[in-house]
Amino acid sequence: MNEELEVEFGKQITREFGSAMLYRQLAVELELRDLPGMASWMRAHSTEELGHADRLIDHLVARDNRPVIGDVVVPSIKADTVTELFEIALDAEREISEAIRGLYRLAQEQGDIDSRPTIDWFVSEQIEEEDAVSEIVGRLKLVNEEGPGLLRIDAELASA
Ligand code: OFO
Repeated sequence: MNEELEVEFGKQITREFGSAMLYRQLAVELELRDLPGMASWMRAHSTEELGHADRLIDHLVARDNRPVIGDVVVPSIKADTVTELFEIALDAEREISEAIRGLYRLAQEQGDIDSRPTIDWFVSEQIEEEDAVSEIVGRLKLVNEEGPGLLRIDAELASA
């Protein structure tokens, strides 16, 4: 892979680490609101994001490229409601999806066939992730964040 693509892969690795930290912070916010099921869902997601970073790192190393982790930026969280916390996750996933599309286009422009399976995996993964978070946002809105509904979703996410 050429240097330009290597640099873009590096940026994506950094974003995945950022995403892991964001989910971890969202878990804290939910723990503080006494919603342990949702917090554990966020924690699990944080771990998944670390796996995404590793998947990209492994791809670069396998091809004798050098992944470089940049500065990880974790945005400060401002949310009044639980729905807003999940909307923050949804916006972050949408940004990641857009970045993956950018990586896809660049790899295609450069005819880098070997990165296709890895990038394709991320394209499918992003569809699933956006769908999962968007469904939670939708359900939170349906119950209007009222006690029984909120606790039910919390219990469901504890075992998700
Ligand atoms: Fe949840 O996103 Fe990584 O890729």
